[in-house]
Amino acid sequence: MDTKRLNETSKFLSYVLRHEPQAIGLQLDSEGWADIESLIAGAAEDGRPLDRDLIQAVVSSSDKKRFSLSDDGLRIRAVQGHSTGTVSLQYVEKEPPELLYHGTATRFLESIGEKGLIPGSRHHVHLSQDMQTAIAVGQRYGKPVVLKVDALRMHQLGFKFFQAENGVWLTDHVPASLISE
Ligand code: HQG
Repeated sequence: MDTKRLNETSKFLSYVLRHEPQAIGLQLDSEGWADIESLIAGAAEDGRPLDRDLIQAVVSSSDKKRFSLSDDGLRIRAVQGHSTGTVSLQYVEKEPPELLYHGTATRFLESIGEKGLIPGSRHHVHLSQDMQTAIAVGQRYGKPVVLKVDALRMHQLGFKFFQAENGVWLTDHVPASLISE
């Protein structure tokens, strides 16, 4: 399947499964699941032909394993990154490694120094275990900079950490005092 079509479809699925399901009249349950038949029907009405094979190809080729399918193959969800209010995934709490990374752009540093890391429009602050991912994430917003988060220390102080199915670490807020460059 051609890469351009896979990328475009992946972006579209991120958009409707994380942020704007109502754009195609789709309902997500609180765990983020959408019925695949309804997704295909809603996308078709929006002039965006999708089929099961294309959806399956996007799920299995996603570099960051952004989506998962239900065991019965009837439903799909994004595993993290949501901003829509109807979804509230029940992630399992987990002890984080000593250090986690957050990629951002240099222009945000001043504000991060004041407020710490905040989720923006998403439900959580996203952290990664490897620096390469953090650099790529930061690059999306400008000149990248990788921040180190004292995750284990935070955890010991009582902050909760979660890990999404695809390995991305999530937390509600990182205080500025536990971030270094
Ligand atoms: C910044 C990708 C000012 C934060 C990635 C980031 C990730 C602040 C931006 C996932 C701030 C929010 C999420 C503060 C944080 N003042 N700016 N106090 N605190 N920020 O896109 O983490 O490819 O919502 O540094 O892999 O960039 O989409 O979050 O730059 O896991 O699957 O506010 O998106 O995954 O931006 O990215 P985002 P993110 P996908």
